[in-house]
Amino acid sequence: MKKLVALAAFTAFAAPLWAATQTVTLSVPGMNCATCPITVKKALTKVSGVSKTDVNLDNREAKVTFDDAKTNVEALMRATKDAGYPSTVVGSTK
Ligand SMILES: [Cu+2]
Repeated sequence: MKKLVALAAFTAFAAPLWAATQTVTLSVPGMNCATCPITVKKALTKVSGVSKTDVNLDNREAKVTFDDAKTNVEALMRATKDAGYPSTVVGSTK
């Protein structure tokens, strides 16, 4: 019985890791006018697994929330690059 409780506690603790929603901030220095963020946002939204995209022209950053079972940071960076805006990772939170 004690073992079962421990397992349940572990499962509860590990569940958020399995859900695997991550948020990453990408630096997109190539954005320089009002339409750039729209293009970047479109490109990122098209990536399967992306649930939320917040593009900020002022600090030239794109905050992307995605399911890491479906996509990854490399794919997000490739998407912005393919749209004409190479990006780099600023930071990420799980
Ligand atoms: Cu532009």
